[in-house]
Amino acid sequence: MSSQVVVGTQWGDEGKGKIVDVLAEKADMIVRFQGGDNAGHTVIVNGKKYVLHLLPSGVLHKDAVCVIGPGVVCNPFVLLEEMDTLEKGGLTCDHIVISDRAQILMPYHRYQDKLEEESANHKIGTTQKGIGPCYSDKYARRGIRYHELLDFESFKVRLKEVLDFKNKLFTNVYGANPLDYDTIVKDFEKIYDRIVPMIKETTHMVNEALDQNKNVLFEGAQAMMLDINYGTYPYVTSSSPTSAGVATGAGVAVNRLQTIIGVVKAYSTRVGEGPFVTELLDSTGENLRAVGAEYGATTGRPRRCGWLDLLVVKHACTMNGLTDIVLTKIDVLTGIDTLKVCVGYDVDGTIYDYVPSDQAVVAKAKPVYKEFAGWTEDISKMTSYDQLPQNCKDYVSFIEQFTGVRVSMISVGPDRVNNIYIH
Ligand code: 2SA
Ligand code: GDP
Ligand code: MG
Repeated sequence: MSSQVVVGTQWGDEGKGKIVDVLAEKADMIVRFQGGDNAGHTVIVNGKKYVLHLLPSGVLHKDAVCVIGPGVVCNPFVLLEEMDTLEKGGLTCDHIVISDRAQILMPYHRYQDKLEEESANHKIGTTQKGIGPCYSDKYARRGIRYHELLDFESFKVRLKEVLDFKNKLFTNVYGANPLDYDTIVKDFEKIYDRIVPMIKETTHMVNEALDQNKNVLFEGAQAMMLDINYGTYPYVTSSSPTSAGVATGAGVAVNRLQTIIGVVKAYSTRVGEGPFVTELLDSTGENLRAVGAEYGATTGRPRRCGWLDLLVVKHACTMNGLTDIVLTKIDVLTGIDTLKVCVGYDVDGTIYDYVPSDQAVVAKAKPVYKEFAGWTEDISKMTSYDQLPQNCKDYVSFIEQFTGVRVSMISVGPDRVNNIYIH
């Protein structure tokens, strides 16, 4: 059995898509276990860019089975559009399965997300893909799962029930227009024949693959600080993007997870609202955004940028039980004279060495920094650790020392081939 988990350790967009694509070369199966099309995972192969939202980032390797797991909230219309785009580019999509337990993300979920964001006093800055409303319905036991599509007549009855309830919310609470039942049914009729053959019982399939010693890769979307329980609540997404989420979201027992890889971006970014202790609202932050091309892969929103926050990364090491760190985008730091890394939070004179739970406390925190001298050499074509400038090695070593987790790979550019393997 070989299982590998890839998760984000910060606020997402660490480069998980790239890393999953690299690891997927040896995978027999790649499994998404949470989130939905809020994800934007970029893979670059020979200069060609693919941005994946629902499909696992291993989809470019046609021999691996790609599973959209039970914990995912899957918009079937977006999924098919994504498959169409790949197929137009000459790729095959016949190796994709959707768990029969996955939730169907409905047109009314997106509509509700938009209405909620527009009317909220404290906006979350969601991607407006309907993720929160779909998970809320799941936990309120009102959600519609993929196996229900298999009997289309009873699916229509369920849709009617839920839509009637939602339309009361839309009209009475938000003063908005209701959604039309017949239009939604017609839209589902159009995609029915393509979607239904992809619906499978995947939990048994994944566990059987592990029993047969196949290589199974679990792909996290979003990241630690967007975790519904341990992130910067309420400025989080509505799922568990941690290794614990694999157990519940893919149906695989915790003791079957072997290698747990946390992807750490060499600096921090965040898209959406919420506290961000190391945020740089100056030209250094603007420079990171420009050099790192820090714009939302799904929405195109500019990402907020700041120095690396090691309290956040340490939190991710503990919560996920990381066995390895993959460090990405360190090439973006080239040319900066002095680099800063946050090693503590100062809240009114009290120094925290862990991330406090209350966002009102985090909002007051001042970063305690350790400084490092930068480097000017172009590292983006380097292929071995020995070639890296000493100052860059010192930066990497400090991350290992602070977190107690080894850095086993360094990504020095966006392409599949721009990597340094350390161990
Ligand atoms: P949601 O839509 O309910 O999950 O939003 C809740 C919060 O989670 C954040 N979130 C993300 N943060 C970073 N990247 C994400 N994916 C896209 C990307 C985002 C984009 O890859 O760039 O294109 O804007 C992602 N998805 C959700 C979100 O910003 C809210 O703070
Ligand atoms: P994900 O959501 O974690 O998969 O990350 P995104 O794809 O949203 O954002 C990461 C961005 O950084 C993408 O544009 C990648 O192509 C790019 N990227 C990934 N690794 C590296 C790297 O090591 N260096 C540079 N310069 N860019 C990278
Ligand atoms: Mg992303």
